Amino acid sequence: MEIQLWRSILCPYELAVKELTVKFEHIINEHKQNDLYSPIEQVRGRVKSVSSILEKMQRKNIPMERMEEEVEDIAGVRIICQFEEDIETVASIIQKRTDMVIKSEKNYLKHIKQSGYRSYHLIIYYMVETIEGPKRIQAEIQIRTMAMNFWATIEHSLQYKYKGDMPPHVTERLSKAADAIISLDREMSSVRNEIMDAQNSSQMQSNLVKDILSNIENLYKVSNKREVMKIQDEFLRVFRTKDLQQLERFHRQLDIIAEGYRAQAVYHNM
Ligand code: 0O2
Repeated sequence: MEIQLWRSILCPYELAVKELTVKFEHIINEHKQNDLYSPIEQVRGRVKSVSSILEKMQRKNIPMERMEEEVEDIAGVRIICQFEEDIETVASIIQKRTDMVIKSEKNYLKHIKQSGYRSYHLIIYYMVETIEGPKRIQAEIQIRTMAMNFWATIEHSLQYKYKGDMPPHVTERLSKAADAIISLDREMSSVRNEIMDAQNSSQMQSNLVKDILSNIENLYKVSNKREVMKIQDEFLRVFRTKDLQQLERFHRQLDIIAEGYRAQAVYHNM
């Protein structure tokens, strides 16, 4: 196939990877903006390289004209979660979406691969708009924890190095490492609530500080400078206490002050 043809075949897949990545990143942002714990920690996407596509087609005996149907992971998105429990949450978010239609699912968490590989895979149909009109493509979404990802990345590199002929002592080490990853994920899950609480508090504090600073900035425009300096000093004092409740109280008080100024401005403009 000509290089130019490869480029035009892969172009809609590039678009799909970009769009899907943005959509999943948006889910993270929406959770953060609402002071909620995000089940997605990180999103990565890639279009499979031509050499990997050709290698897969050769390995699976796929003819050129069946490539787009049978190589399901030309577009690939990897979603990294902090905890094993989050994987199910993310899978159900995807299942409920109207812009991603699920073709198949593989649960390598329940059915761990011989290699020790664990991950949750979804093959979806996804519509992209091209200059030739809409095109339905397939994309693979892999959902796994950070620990699972660490193992899979190392194992993938070793598979590449040994080209499918891994020495038994390396296989054995990887298998032991896979067991250690299972224990690590379990251990982390057992302190999940505490970690989530800590992360939620930190996100709440960051949102509160952002709101407070924006309020103070607005007050600068409408109120007496010395008054605002006093408010700013008070904010710094409350911030240093590291007490979220005090910060929330200060935020509410500042809202009332800002509301007062808004009411005054409306009155003067009447
Ligand atoms: P890439 O893009 O280099 O990661 P197959 O692809 O033939 O192995 P199948 O049925 O097409 O199998 O899909 P499957 O088993 O769901 O695997 C698809 C992808 O999952 C692989 O893509 C890997 O990314 C990942 N994967 C599956 N098994 C393993 C494993 O044992 N170790 C690691 N590290 N990753 C695995 P590709 O095609 O390898 O390409």
